Amino acid sequence: PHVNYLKDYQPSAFSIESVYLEFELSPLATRVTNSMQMQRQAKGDLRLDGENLKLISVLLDGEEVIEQCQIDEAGLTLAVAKEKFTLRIVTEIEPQNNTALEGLYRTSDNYCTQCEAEGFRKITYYLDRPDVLSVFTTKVIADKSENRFLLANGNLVDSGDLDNGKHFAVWQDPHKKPCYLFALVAGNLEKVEDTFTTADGREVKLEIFVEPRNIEKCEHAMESLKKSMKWDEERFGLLYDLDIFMIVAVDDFNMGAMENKGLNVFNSKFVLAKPETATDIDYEGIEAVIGHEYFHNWTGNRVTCRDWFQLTLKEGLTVFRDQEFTADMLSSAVKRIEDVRRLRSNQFPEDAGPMSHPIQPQSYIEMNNFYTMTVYEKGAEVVRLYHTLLGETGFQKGMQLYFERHDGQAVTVQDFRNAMADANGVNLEQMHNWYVQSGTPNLEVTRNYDAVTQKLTISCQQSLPNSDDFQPMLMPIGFGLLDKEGEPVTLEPTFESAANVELRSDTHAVLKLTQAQQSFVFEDVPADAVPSLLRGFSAPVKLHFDYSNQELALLAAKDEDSFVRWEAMQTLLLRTVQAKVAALQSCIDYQLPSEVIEVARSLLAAKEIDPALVAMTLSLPELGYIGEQYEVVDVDTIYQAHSWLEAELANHMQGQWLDVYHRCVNDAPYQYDKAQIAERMLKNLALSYLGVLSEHQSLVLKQYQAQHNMTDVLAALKTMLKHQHPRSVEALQSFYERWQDDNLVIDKWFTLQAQTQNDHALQTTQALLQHKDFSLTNPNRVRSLLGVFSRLNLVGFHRADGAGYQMCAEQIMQLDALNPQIAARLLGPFTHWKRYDEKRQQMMRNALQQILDRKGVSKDVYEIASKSLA
Ligand code: B3K
Ligand code: ZN
Repeated sequence: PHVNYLKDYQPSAFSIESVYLEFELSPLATRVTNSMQMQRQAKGDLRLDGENLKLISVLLDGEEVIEQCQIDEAGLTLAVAKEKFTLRIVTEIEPQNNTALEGLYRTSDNYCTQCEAEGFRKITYYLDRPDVLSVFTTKVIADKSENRFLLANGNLVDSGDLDNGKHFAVWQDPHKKPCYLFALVAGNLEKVEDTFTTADGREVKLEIFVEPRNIEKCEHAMESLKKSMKWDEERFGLLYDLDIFMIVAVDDFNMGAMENKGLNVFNSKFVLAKPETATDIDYEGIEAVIGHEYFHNWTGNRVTCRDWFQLTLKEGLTVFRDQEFTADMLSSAVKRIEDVRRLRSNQFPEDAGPMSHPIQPQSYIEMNNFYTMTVYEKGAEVVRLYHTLLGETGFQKGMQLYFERHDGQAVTVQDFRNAMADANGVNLEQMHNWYVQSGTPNLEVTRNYDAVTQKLTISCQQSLPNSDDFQPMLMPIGFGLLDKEGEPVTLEPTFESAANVELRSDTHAVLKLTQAQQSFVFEDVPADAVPSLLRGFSAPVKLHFDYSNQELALLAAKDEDSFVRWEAMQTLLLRTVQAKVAALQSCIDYQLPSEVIEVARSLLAAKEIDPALVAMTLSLPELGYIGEQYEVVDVDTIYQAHSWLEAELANHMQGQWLDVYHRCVNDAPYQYDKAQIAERMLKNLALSYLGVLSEHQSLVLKQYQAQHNMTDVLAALKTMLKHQHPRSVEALQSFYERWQDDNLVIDKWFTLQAQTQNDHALQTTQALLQHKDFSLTNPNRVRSLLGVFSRLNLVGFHRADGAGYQMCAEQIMQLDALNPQIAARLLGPFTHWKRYDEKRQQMMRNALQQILDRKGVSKDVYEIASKSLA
């Protein structure tokens, strides 16, 4: 397969001044007429991208030239002598048979499109690249009884009835855009409407389209949209730029959502919610994704990417923006910890595995494979570095200059960096190293205290795994010192260090690490001071520092930074699990250290701390993150040690968990607000510990039976399944019966079972593959069963006999023939084969090889499987 390289980038030889598209929709033969006003920009033949298209005619300034066109499976080549011309191309496509869900496809008898990254070429022949910007007009014609609404980007300029029961609509988008932002939707949907008045007094129509049965579940999405619009005005000074903003929710969608200009298409999971069906996490996800797609209107659409290697330009930046949005809506401390947890459990492993790539990849076979945690989440961390270095004001100055310079353009990550640097009069060239080097940096910190001079030297050393000739990165390190009572120490950097220590307050500083090795010296430091490092997780690195357990306990209880407090407790818990793993492996006894219980107790008793933070601090580190700490992951022992620690904390703190549980129980009607969310989080953590103990089975059952809201129902059910509650089978059955007509809830029903780790996990999952509600053509369903089983059911997936691998491999092969993007995603867990024992390595490699050898393997799957085996 063809490999694309960043270094080969060439501007297009032709531009498209404007394009007029006409769609005559029909499930098996949709006719697309595409008229482009083109202009030559450089020498060469005209080469248009196009895949799986039936070509009907090609008119060059009105003259049929189909015979002169050279067609291959990736496009069309035509020698054109003219400078300026109109090219009119007619093609036919079959949306009904499009199971890849890219291009124009069907979902629940409606039509919808997904074009990013390179789906537009499955609709018509075009210059399918993000740096070709054009003005689009779209006419949609379809049967009226089956397609009440006909939607496309921009403003509706004409509509009306036609013969044979058909009707039409014409949409005009005044903003130039690349074709990946094109969208079309048609079908018998229902809509909810609202309005938003912009800061400059324009009224914008807001419309959310859903299938009629879901019309009651749109309120939260609409609220989220209005909040997003307001927030972007207030925090970034960015206003919406069309008269209408539409969101369509569909059940079949490859990812979360898509930011098409003026017409966002969403996975229904990120639109639909009511308290009975959606959890707090769902509510937060909806608010975040609606925000994310809306924020793309400026960071992505108005200023877009020159080529797909620049993807993090729009994604890293927009994720950063949506993170800040959620932080401002709920709690910035909680949000920061959630994001760090996600990054460490998912992006760090990716960066340590065979698919490791810099946030600006240098090459790809299939672009869709690079919508990764690295490009998105690590990319957002890198944007956050600018924010940390420049502060909010400096960062906003940089954003302003970025828009001043580049509105309406397709640009690079370098352009973004230049705007940040120029607006603040600083040199940020070193930031480049974050974009082109892969792997999670290690940050080793050591201390040296001179009791005579009372000077403390903090020495930092950065490195990249498997790379000796790395370029040091610019790392801001959030820093503070606590005395041995836990009181903050006033920071006094020495004269030599002062240049690289930015004091943000008396007790908080940012150390600017620019070299591979660098020291920072502080004066007047009391003996036994404890450094608080990487406050706010100020850089996406692995920090190594030899804290004693006592020091961790002190930080967990006293540091002013909530991330550090959380991190200290998590490190204590992690060490405990690791010690237990070692003990189990060598069959020796191990007792829970008393300081762990003591800190846990005092944290749980601390009424002044946000209950959400308490809950996060006392949640056990995720299995995936624990596995990350090992060269060879011993799944069963880690799971055993993890369960042991859970049981220990449950037993030792039983009374306190009960108190907390009862303190947090609340009969008030469900609301999505900070206080209620935090209370539920802590209550359900308490429940999960209590659920370990058989004497509290009735409490868990009672919460399930109360059916108060989905957050509580699911928490109870999950605990019941995990600990084989005597009524769990019955509860699962009643849950199914109640919700069998609600796809999103049935996804949860599949997930619940797929994630339960026990001896028959594989059989359970296999049986569910045969369930009448399982289907390989619905991505949400596939993710909720196979995605969850392979990623989260470590015990089942990594069964010693390899049956877990085999089952997944077979499903992936079947899926690859239908939907390559989703099949490629499911390969993730297999790519980490190097982290398991030799027998498992062999079986995982065999599975990958088998998948790779399938006749007709897609390039999506080919790229990931072959790179993992290399
Ligand atoms: N930009 C889209 C993702 C497109 C993925 C294509 N495989 C959604 C988002 O990041 O907002
Ligand atoms: Zn995005």
